[in-house]
Amino acid sequence: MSTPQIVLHHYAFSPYAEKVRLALGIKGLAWGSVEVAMMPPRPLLDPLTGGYRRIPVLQVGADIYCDTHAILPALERLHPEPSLYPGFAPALAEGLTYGLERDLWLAVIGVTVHFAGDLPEAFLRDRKDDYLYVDISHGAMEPDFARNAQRVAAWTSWLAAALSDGRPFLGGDRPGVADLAHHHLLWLMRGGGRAGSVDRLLELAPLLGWIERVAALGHGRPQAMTAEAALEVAKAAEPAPVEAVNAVPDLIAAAPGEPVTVTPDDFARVPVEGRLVAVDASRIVIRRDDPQVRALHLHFPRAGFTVAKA
Ligand SMILES: N[C@@H](CCC(=O)N[C@@H](CS)C(=O)NCC(=O)O)C(=O)O
Repeated sequence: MSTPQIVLHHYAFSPYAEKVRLALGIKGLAWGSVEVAMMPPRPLLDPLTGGYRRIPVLQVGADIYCDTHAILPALERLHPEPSLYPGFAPALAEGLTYGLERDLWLAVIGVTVHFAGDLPEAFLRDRKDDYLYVDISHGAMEPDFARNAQRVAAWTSWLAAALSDGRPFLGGDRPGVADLAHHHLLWLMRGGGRAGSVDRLLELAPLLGWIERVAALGHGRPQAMTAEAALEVAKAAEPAPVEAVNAVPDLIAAAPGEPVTVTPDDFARVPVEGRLVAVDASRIVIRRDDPQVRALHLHFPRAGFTVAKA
């Protein structure tokens, strides 16, 4: 079997990874599946990401896409059909789902933890110190449960109203990013045997048909791959050419070629260093020269990341 062009670095329980796995399902793609640990250290991923610590990460040769809002547009550019954006302008769909995920993420975790109980100590410490900067233990989240549950229920009621005209997917007849970004939040809450309790709390009965339809999109054709093999793929490849440009010099005072850091502005605020290649309306590209894997381009969405001169 030949090595797939597209490689996803992910772990089974990651909801954001599930969003991408379903996108690969919509497109029916073959992909290399590299399983990573649920928390750092991830020594075989770091050479590719320069320390960006969130999951999932998509690799296409020596191009590394960090964040689902860079990953989905990249899949769309590489394999335009079937589109991930039916019924929506791509930028609108990305913008709306970005806002939705940010607004609901901690509330969704609060509802999940309410039913899941306490997670392992080391996991809780990692999430508090290095990812969310919030204590997500059952004891710490529980006082906010009513507030979190109401926020989430208001959103699921909206979703039920949106689907009440009988449309199979949010954008109409075909599935797309709007479905994926709503579904993965429900997927987290309803996983691990919690579906019955969560469905009752949030009155999800009207959504169950849609939830099943989205899950049935599947994950395309994953092929297990080792992290070492993924590093070899990067080493053997050159990054795809990108036009060097800074389209927003008043906002980001760095010219292409200059050293910069790119840092998430919400969670896991680890700066990644490299040389600016391009920043335009929707994306940031930097180049890293790694002693192990040579030249790489790292791609980030504009929204949610801050660029600074290194
Ligand atoms: N905005 C990011 C969020 C990604 C994210 O928060 N992923 C979670 C897993 S679902 C994560 O990285 N958790 C910490 C970790 O796995 O180290 C995206 O769209 O990719």
